[in-house]
Amino acid sequence: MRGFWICIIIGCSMAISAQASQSLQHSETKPTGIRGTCDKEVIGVLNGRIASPNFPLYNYTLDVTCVYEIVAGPGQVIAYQSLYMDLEGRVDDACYDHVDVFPSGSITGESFDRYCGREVIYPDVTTGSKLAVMFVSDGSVSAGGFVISWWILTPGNMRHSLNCNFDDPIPLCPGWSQLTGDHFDWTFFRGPTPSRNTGPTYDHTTGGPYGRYAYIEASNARNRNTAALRTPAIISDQPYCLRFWY
Ligand SMILES: [Ca+2]
Ligand SMILES: [Ca+2]
Repeated sequence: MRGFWICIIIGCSMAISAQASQSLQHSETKPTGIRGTCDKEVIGVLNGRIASPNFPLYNYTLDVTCVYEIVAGPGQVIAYQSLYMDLEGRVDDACYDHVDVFPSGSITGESFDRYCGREVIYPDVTTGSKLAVMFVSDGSVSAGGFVISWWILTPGNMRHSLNCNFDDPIPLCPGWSQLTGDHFDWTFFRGPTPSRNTGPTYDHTTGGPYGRYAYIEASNARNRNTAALRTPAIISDQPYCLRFWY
């Protein structure tokens, strides 16, 4: 079954980032003003950066395992993205040096995302109030290192917004929700959809892999199944429009 994809802009204008994310961008050059460490624990701070040992003066240390843990308060989540990445590259699909990001906040958790070489960590968010990052280098070949920016968000306090482009660390904008009485959920994704010959190959908003789009994976759905997103209440005298790209 063929999936289809969708991008929504309400208000007939460019969708605006609704989550006041930091205006930091990943760069090919080393950011200034940050000194790297091996291991770091941060509690009760609203934002910060972590960087590999020896950053920015020297290449990272060989044969190290460094753990970085950020702890937010109850009801909060932690957004993160890379500002700089220069690790030993991927060889035959293997990373000899790597940054592992654990959105569950636990390095014993099974679910993590692994990055090496110059791979970008796009904006994303933890599942709970902790973020854990582990950096591992092997005994040969070092490089410039990494810098990850993080900042704490309190979803319950965020202003609801109709404009949603799914590109913020929390893909579903404040006030939006997945309906629970339907058959399956919408998915938020970057890059080409996993199922072949379907779905977009990139995000419409950004024209590349940086942004996300929302789509429904219909491969396992049945006729008359529904997947619904609920927007915040629309209270306005102005006309609104809903725009799809597919
Ligand atoms: Ca290495
Ligand atoms: Ca988008």
